[in-house]
Amino acid sequence: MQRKGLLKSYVFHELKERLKCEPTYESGMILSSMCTKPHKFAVSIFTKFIEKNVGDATLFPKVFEMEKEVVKMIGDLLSNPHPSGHIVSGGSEGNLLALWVARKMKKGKNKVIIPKSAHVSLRRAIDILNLKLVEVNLNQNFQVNINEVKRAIDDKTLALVGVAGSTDLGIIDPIDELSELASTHDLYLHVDAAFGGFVIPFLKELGYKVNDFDFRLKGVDSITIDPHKMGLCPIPAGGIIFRNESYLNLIKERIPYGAYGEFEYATITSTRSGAAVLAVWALLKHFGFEGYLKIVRKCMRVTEALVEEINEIKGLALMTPPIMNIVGIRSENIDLHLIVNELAKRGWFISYLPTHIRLVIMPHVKLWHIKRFCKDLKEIVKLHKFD
Ligand code: 0PR
Repeated sequence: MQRKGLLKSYVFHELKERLKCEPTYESGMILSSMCTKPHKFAVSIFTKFIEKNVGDATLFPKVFEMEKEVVKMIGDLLSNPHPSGHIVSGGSEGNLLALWVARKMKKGKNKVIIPKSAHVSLRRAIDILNLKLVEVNLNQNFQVNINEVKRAIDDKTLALVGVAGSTDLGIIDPIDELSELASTHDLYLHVDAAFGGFVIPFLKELGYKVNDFDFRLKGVDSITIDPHKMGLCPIPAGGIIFRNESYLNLIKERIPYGAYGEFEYATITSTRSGAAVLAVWALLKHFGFEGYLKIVRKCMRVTEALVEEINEIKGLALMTPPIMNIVGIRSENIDLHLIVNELAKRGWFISYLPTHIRLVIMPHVKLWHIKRFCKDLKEIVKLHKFD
C-alpha cells in the first residue's frame, strides 16, 4: 500500500481504464455465464442498504426477520410449507451447508454418492467435510444412472445428491427415483438446483414436461437455489433451503457478544450481506411468480431460436435437446476448440468443455444477440471449410 492516499478522481480513472477491456452482460456477448446483469431495482435496494449485516440479528433484527420471509417465499416456490435456510455467499456454500447437516444427521456414515455431472463445489464440500466421494456415471440422457446409484449404496452411505439443472447441460436428474432410494435406505438427499431452482417451477407452469425436483418428493431434505443466477439478484446471493427448522438446529452456533445479548447463526460466514438479503426480498416481491415466469418464457424463446439455428449448421449438433436455457453443442468432424477461438476473436464468450461447447441463455441474451452469434458461427464454420 502506498503511504499517501490518491485523489478519488484519479483512483476512479485508473479503475475505469483497467476494467474497460472486460465484457458487460449488456453487450449480449457473454454466453458462458450463469450470472447476469442484476435487476435495477435489486441493485438500488442493495446499494441503499449496503451497511446491513444479516449475520448480527441483535443489530439488524428486521433484516434477520426479512431473511426468514425470503426463505418462506423461496420455500413456497419449492413446495415447502415449513422451510428453513439462508441466503448465503453462493451455491458452493449452500452445497457445503447441506452436506454438513447431512453428516451431523447420519453420524458414523461417510459415503456421499453424487452424479458425474455434479458441480465441482460438491466434490470440494465432500473433501472439506472429510467424507468419501462416490461418483456415479450418467445414462444416455446425461442423468445420473439410477442402477449405479443403487449398486453404490451400502451401510456406510450417508447421502445422495441429485442435480436439477446441471452445470454442463441443464439436465434434471430423476430426483423422484433418488427420493425413493433415500427413503428406503434412510439416506439424506440433497438437490443442487443452484441454477434450475429459479427455472424449473416456471417451466412447469409454461407447460414444459420437466421432472419433479422439490420438497413435494418426500425424500428431499435440502435444496440449493441461487438468487444470483436466474433469480437476477446481485452477487452474493446463494440460497440453501432445508425441509424444516430441525436441520438448521444441527449447525446453529450461539454467539454471546451481540449488542444486547446472544444471537445465533448457522452459516459458514458469520458476517453476511444484509443488502443481498434485502435485494432478494425486494425482487421476489416486485416480480412475484409471474415476473419470473415472463423471464423464463423469454429465455426459452431465445433458447429455442438458437436450437433452430444450430440444427441448420452442417457439422454441428446438439448434445441433447435442451431442458432449460443451457445448450450444449458438439461436433464429430469439427475441432470445437478452433471454433471457440474464432468466436473469441469476434468478442463472444462461450464455455468450452471436453465434450461440447456450452451456451447459457441468460436474460441479458436477446434474440438479436443470438441471430448475430449464429451468423458469426456459420461464417466461421464456412470460412474454415469445416462444412
Ligand atoms: N451448483 C451448480 C449446479 C452450479 O452450476 C454452480 C455454479 C454452483 C453450484 C456453485 O455456485 P456458486 O458459483 O454461486 O458458488 N456454476 C457456474 C458455472 O460453473 C459458476 C459460474 C458462474 C462460473 C458464472 C462462471 C460464471 O461466469 O458455470
